[in-house]
Amino acid sequence: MKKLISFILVLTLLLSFSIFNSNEALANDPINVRINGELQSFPTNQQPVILNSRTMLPMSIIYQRLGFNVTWNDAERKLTATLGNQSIVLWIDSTTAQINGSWVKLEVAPTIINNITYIPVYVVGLTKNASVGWNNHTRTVDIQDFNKLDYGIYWYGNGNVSQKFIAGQSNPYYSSSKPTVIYVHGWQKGTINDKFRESFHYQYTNGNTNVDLVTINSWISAGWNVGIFYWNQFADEDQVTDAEAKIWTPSGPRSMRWRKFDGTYVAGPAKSAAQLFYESYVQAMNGYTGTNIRIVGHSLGNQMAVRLSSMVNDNILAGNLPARLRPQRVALLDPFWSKDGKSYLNNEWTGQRSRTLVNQLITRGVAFEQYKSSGITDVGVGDTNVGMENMTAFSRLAPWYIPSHDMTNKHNMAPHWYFWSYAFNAPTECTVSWNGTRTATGNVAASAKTSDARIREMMGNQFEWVQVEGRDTPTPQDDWFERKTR
Ligand SMILES: [Ca+2]
Repeated sequence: MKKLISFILVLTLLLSFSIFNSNEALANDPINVRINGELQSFPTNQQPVILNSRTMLPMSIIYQRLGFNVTWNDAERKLTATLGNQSIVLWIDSTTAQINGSWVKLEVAPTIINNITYIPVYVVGLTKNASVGWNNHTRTVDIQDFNKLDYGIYWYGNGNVSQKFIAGQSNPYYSSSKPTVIYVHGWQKGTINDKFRESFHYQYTNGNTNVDLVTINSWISAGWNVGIFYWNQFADEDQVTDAEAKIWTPSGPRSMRWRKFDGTYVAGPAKSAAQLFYESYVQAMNGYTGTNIRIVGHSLGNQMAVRLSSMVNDNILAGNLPARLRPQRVALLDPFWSKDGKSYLNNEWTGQRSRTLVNQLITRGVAFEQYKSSGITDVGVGDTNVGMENMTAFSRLAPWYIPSHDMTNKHNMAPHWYFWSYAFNAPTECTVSWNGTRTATGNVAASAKTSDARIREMMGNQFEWVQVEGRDTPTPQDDWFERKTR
């Protein structure tokens, strides 16, 4: 069984990386390698190369930078890389390898070029701690090492590729004059062990429903900077309330700590996750000349979005930041708050404190929209936070294409729906008569495409909007919303 899994894994990786066979990879074009966003440099005799249309990396140096100890057995022409309980054994010019005790077949054998051992890129992804991707636009091998802490803003380009913001370095996916949207994810329980990070790739399959698309291409075409703030290693806690506390304080129940691929935690840094978001934001947006910033938070990430916006606002009012860094609009996507008073908030609930901050931001003209796609805050430790529904432009999504029991996918569809909705006209607003007749009001309901002015008009507690058409399809294109008196 283990061998079969390994074989399937290798096969999957081979299929994923068939791009490496692409003719676009010309032998004399340089290949970049980034580990956790940091551009890697290599000695001149150990540069990444393309061999038989395949990208090859210098093995020892790559494994060492991923924390492995590498040894060479001359008699057997065998390389062994070890890290904790991981072992990767490769033989030169042999397509048979031993990975963590299981035999696997490699499509391309490790080979020696100018006395240096090279391996195909996908072999790096066979480690437990590192995932690997390819950005054909910047010709970059992107390696994510979940054994090291990595948080910050990654700017995205067409096709779900990204490059991390690093101070002082140019980024092909960011321009200081463009409208800017930054997405922040929520609780990430167990995802580090899966080497998983959220992105704008929406994949969902159920019966005849198949979704497999990148949701941000319309934003990129319209000239937006699109970023994700990753705090996933902090947000990987077994209890949602432990991850939630980190948003507000570095000295909550678990203090600040981040998770490694093997499930263990490392303490620090002594700053809240929102503080880290704020610092990344201020650095990444330093010199921003645009006039349009939107922050989008999903699930627990809604509290990150609200607290960031509040900290930016406070620092603008204190004269520390230019006013143009204040977000124009904040979107709360299937937001989560937990019940009960928190000692780190003077016994206020997180939803209660969030409402106070949102109120302050509304007086500064910030538009707030909220979308509910699941009942995830209505059960267990969740706080429905009706007060927040009353303050925002509040819409109820009805993703009936997802079975009613599948609350996880209903919860997770919200950011995909939101980003995807920018590709279409704002949804139709309608009224529904006593006999079910739907009549368009001539106005629009809320989506990412709806104007800031219309979102402001929809705020307050007079109405809410309930999806009544397009419920059986994933696309936002056919969605209608009934305007209902609250
Ligand atoms: Ca639909």
